[in-house]
Amino acid sequence: MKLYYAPGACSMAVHIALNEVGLQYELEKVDLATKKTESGSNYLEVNANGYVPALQLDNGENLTEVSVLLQYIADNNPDKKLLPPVGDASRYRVLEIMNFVSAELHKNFSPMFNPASNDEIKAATLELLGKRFTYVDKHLANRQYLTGDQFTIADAYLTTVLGWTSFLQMDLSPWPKVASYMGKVMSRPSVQATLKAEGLG
Ligand SMILES: N[C@@H](CCC(=O)N[C@@H](CS)C(=O)NCC(=O)O)C(=O)O
Repeated sequence: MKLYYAPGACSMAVHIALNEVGLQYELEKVDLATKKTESGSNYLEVNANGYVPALQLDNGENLTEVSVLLQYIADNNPDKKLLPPVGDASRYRVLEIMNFVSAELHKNFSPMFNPASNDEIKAATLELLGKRFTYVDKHLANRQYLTGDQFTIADAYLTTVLGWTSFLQMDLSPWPKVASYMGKVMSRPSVQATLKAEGLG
């Protein structure tokens, strides 16, 4: 398998999941501005949408979309318990919170990285993100990870999104559970290995 990624981007969630399961994989960095990969190929031929991540499977097919890649990795490595199997009702709790991370956190960060966003847009974005973090903070009040004692693919995704709060120098003190969760997940060997491989550790 080969993961197409950009350092620190949402592709990091997939990178963390690959390290959690301990699979062999290759990495290929993508320049999101030029849409060229580090080996010189045209990334638009891998993902016509031009965004990372994409995962080249062992049969040569490319699969895209963070949440789908995370499910692919988890379902193909069930012993790692990154996602409960079909038939286990708790699977939908992991998918529920993972969808929240994708739609309500990941995508609501986008204006913070858009050079076209003015201060007013950024202030409104931070206000909305604050509401979402308040939800996560309450959610984590009685849980070690997003759905209990087990680190899942939803946690791999949230870990990645929380990394952006450091990059943006966001103060997490209004959300102490989120802050302590972040300290815990960032110290996981899979996360440390990912940061190092992406040149961020
Ligand atoms: N719906 C996509 C969104 C992926 C996405 O937002 N990727 C960002 C990095 S976090 C990106 O590559 N942006 C550059 C671009 O869209 O040109 C997914 O879930 O994989």
